Amino acid sequence: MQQKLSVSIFCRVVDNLGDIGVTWRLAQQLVREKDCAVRLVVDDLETFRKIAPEINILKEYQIISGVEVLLWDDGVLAGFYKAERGVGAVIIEAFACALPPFFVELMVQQKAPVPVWIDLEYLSAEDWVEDCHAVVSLHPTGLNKTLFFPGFTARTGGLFREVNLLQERDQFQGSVTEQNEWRARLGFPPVAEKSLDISLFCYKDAPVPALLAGLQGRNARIFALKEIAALLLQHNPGDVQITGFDYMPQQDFERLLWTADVNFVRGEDSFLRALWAGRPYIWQIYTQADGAHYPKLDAFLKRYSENLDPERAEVLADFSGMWNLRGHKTESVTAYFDDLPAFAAFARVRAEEQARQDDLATQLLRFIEDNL
Ligand code: TRH
Repeated sequence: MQQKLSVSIFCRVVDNLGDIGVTWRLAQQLVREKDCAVRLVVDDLETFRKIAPEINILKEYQIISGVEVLLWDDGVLAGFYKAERGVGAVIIEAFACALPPFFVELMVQQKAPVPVWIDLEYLSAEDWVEDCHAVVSLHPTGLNKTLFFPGFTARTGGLFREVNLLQERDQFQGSVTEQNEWRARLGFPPVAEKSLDISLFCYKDAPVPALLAGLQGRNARIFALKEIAALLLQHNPGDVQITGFDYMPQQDFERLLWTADVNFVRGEDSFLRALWAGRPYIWQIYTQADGAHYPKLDAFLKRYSENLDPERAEVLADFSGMWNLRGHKTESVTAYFDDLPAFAAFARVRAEEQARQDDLATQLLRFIEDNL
C-alpha cells in the first residue's frame, strides 16, 4: 500500500482568528480531499477552540477530524519529531511563523526525501503577488524554501475552495427548510421574505452608527458576534433587529454567510468565504501601521469589481472606504442598499467566475508532487 503524503503545518496565532482559520481549513482539506496525513502544530489551543469546539485545550496531542493537532511547545515538538526520526515529506510554515532552529536542523538531516518547505502567505489581490508566488529562496542551511501566495489570478497559488463547496452552498440556499433548521439550532430567527438579513463580523472600530442609520426602514435584522451586538444595541436608533451569537464552528459560520442577504466580514479568511457565499459583502480589512492596508483594500475592490458597472463599483468603493474609516461617504450606505438586487446578482456571477480557477490545495499538491 502506498504511504500517505505526510504534511506538517505550523501556525502561530499572532492575533485574532485568521492564522488558525486558514491553517485549520487547509489541514482538513488535505486530509479529506487529498488523502494526506496531516499534523497541525499550533501554539494557541484556546483560540483554536473558538472555531473548533472539539479541541481539548489541555491536550498536547489529539486527533480532530482526522488531523493530528500538536501543541507548539519546543519540548513537546522535540519529543515527537525526534522519536519519529524524521519530519515527513512536506513542511508548511504558515505566514512566515519561524520554525524552531532544532526543527530546521532535523529537516536538514533528512535526506530521503529532502523535505519540501513551503512558506504559505496571506491572501492579497495586489499585482506584486504574481511576481512573488512560487519564488524559491536558499535558506542558510542549504534547504530550499518556497513562497506560496494565494491569489485571484492564474499566476498565483489560487484560493481555498473545498471541492463540493459551491454545490453544498446551492443546496443550502435552495432550501428554506434546511436554513430554518440551521437557524433554529443556532438561535437565529427563521427566514422571512420581507426581511433584510445581515451577518456582521467586524472589528470594534467599525462605524456601526452609519450602518444602522442607513438600515432604518428596511426591515433589517443583524446577526453579530455578541461583543459587536452589544455595541450595535447602544447605537441603534430604531427599527433594526439585532441578534447576538457566540463563536461557532467554521462549518456553521459558512452557513451564516450563505443564509444572510448581505455579509460584513473582516480579515482574509472570512472575506474569501463571503466571496464563495455568492452574496453581496463589505470587507473590513485588518489595519496595519501607516495605512499600509489601504492599497490591499483597493486592489481587492479593483479585482472584485472588474466586471461591475462603474457607477456601482464606485458605490461599493465608497461604502468600503467609509467602513474602513477612510472617509465618511455615509450616503453610499443608502445607495448600496437601494440597489441591493443588482449587487446580489453580481456577487453570484463573481463567485462562479472565480471558481473556474484551480483551488489552492490542488495547486499546492501539484507543486509538492513536482518538487518531491
Ligand atoms: O479573525 P480575523 O480578523 O483574522 C485576522 C486576519 O486574517 C488578518 O488579516 C490577520 O493578519 C490577523 O488575523 C492576524 O479574520 P479572518 O481572517 O476572517 O479569520 C476569522 C476566522 O474565523 C475564519 O476562518 C472564519 C472563522 N470564524 C468561525 O469559524 N466562527 C465564527 O463564529 C467566526 C466569527 C469566525
